[in-house]
Amino acid sequence: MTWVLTPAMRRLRAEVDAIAPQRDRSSDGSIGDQAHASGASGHNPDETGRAEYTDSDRVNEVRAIDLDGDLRTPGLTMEDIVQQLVRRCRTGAERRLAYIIYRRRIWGDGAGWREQPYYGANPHDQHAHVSGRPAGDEDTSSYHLAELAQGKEDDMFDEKALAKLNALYALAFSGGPSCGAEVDPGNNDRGKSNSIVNKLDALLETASHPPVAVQVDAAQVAAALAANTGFLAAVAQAVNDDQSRRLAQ
Ligand SMILES: [Ca+2]
Ligand SMILES: [Ca+2]
Ligand SMILES: [Zn+2]
Repeated sequence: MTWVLTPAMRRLRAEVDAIAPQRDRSSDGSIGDQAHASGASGHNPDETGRAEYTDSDRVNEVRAIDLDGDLRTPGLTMEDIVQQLVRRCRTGAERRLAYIIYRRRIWGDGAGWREQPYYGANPHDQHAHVSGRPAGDEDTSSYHLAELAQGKEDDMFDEKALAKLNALYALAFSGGPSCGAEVDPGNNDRGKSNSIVNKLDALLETASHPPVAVQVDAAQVAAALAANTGFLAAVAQAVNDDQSRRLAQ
């Protein structure tokens, strides 16, 4: 009897693939190996193997997957994915999962999705294990992992924008960034997030309190602005988006 991975688990794996297309898959898994076959596991098919859960259909379902922890994606980690899933399980927005194991910790519906130490023989350092419940087998709705990638893109845009702002600053002021007036994201002590608005604030603040006397070269500023209209439009859009997000909160 052939086995199938449940649609719910296929969906989860596809979402991870989508936000980390270059990810390492060498520690991925679905159906159980010999080590799993002897004990009850979500990796064992539920009609022919020792599965954790069985259901009344005749479909030979595997409803647990292993996801390699190496996403090969800057700014995105398996920890991010695990925490996103756990967060949604805690609020009840996500009901398909039974438990998750990653890096010597386990979260499950039995303990209200609280983090607990995991003492199993395999510490799950190389992969995250996600087990599903039969009731969710056919549910292929979103796990909302794309939101993690969205946050990552925002951060990357911020970094690119910051580099551009610094270059513009260097052009605009004859003192240049080497005079110590460079905008440093780590130096922004307002305790706010990495938002472009904070960096613009920091730039304006730095510009209005220069550590050394500077001379604005009007022609250079005009040329720099003219050469960066697309970028400035993007900055304006980012500021507006940021503002909309704050107002919506
Ligand atoms: Ca079944
Ligand atoms: Ca089923
Ligand atoms: Zn596993």
